[in-house]
Amino acid sequence: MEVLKERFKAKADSVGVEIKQILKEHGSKKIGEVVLSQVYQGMRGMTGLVTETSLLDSMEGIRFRGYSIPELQQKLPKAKGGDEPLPEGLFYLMLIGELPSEEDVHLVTSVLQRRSHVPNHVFATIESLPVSAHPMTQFVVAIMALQTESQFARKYAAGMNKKDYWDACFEDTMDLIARLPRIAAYIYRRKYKNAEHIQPNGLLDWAGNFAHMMGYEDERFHELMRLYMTIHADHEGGNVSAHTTHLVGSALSDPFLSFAAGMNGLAGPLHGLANQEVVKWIYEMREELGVEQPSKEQIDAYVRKTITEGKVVPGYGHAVLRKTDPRFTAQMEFGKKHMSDDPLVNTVWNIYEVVPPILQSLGKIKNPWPNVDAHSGSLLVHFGMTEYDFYTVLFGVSRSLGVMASLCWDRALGYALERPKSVTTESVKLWLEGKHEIWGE
Ligand code: CMX
Repeated sequence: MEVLKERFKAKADSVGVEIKQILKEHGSKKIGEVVLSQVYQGMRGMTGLVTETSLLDSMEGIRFRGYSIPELQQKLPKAKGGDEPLPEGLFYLMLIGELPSEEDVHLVTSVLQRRSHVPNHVFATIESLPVSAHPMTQFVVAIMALQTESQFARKYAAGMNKKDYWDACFEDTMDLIARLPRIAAYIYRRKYKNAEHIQPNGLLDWAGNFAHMMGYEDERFHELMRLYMTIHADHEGGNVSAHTTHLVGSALSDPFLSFAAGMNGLAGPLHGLANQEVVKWIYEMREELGVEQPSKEQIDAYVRKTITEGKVVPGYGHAVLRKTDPRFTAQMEFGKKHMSDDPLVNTVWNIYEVVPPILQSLGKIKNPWPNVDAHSGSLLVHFGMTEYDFYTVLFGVSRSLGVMASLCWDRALGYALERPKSVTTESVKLWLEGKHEIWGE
């Protein structure tokens, strides 16, 4: 543990010095232009955050510390006999900024194993909710219950020097990431498997153990979890879950409170919940048509109906991407390798052929291509995980790796309370009439 922490601190100190120098020399340099439509329309394309862990290119997709998904699949250490990267390795890469060795990944796995004990009151809190509660509600409530364990909150209350924020944040980060699989698996078994819980297997890696605790022993499912936990981990800083975690953390709310806030954002259907919506939408289409594998013509008609009813086609479009999401492609490759005959997976591939031209023809959609959520559910269904309202919890467990590594960087670099300026339409009108020069504080 100390090794990881020391490496992180050394990296953060040197980046901190670089940032100071950059700001000293270039602090007043303009980084872009903000136009009124951006202020009204979700701040698209407005640069306003620093997130060290990953960077999204609209055409190429995500790069984690400079590495694309295919590069990660090649360069990150794998489980014995496996092909997919171990997500612990990606966490190391995002946190430290360098590719890990096998030994480094081993270290992360063992630290997470050692810290994975979930206190009983967390399970009792989950049990206090009706079993019908959405899994994301149970997940967020459990994270809030775990907040009693926050070292950051305890140390802050006792009077913590601001130089030590990063240390307490790091400790909470490792505890949180270590415990999430147990919590998520508990919710899964409670809701769908008659509360027949499965004890952790301390010999397995983080994702493999998660699969095991949910009740999936097929090694291909363990591989899927390793891939899933890797590709969903981070998508630069402006997406709702990452931005919310960062924003709430900037008030020095402890890492548990910050992450829970981010997970509330992930639970929105335009963000992470889209993964459940995709499978739900396909199931509804199949039921309406009375067929297991709808033809492309049938899909075409159903997509047009969805749009006419004023709904979005889940899994398609993106606020930043303008091409097929490489996270979709990585899952498609997994499908081709392990389950090319699966009817649901084939339906997803047929939808991929049908939807983009229809969305494009509407003339208003900036990106008609599939995002990560268009594919993930079909791979899970193949292995028998049909309970689609659980899928966003899987996304959330993975997302902890990126947003918590980023939160450590936020505290280590001493980033400020986030507080952008807002305007009223009345003030905008005065500004347009030249009666209000500029606002600001
Ligand atoms: N189906 C139908 N209409 C869509 C659409 C889709 N998949 N994607 C965008 N549009 C519509 C928008 O609703 C908007 O319509 P109005 O002008 O009538 O309001 C118009 O096209 C323009 O939108 P845009 O600028 O292309 O997209 P945004 O940046 O505003 O929104 C996103 C991005 C992801 C919210 C949107 O594409 C969407 O709702 N997709 C479906 C939900 C989804 O898959 N979300 C998951 C994203 C990935 C993730 O975070 O997990």
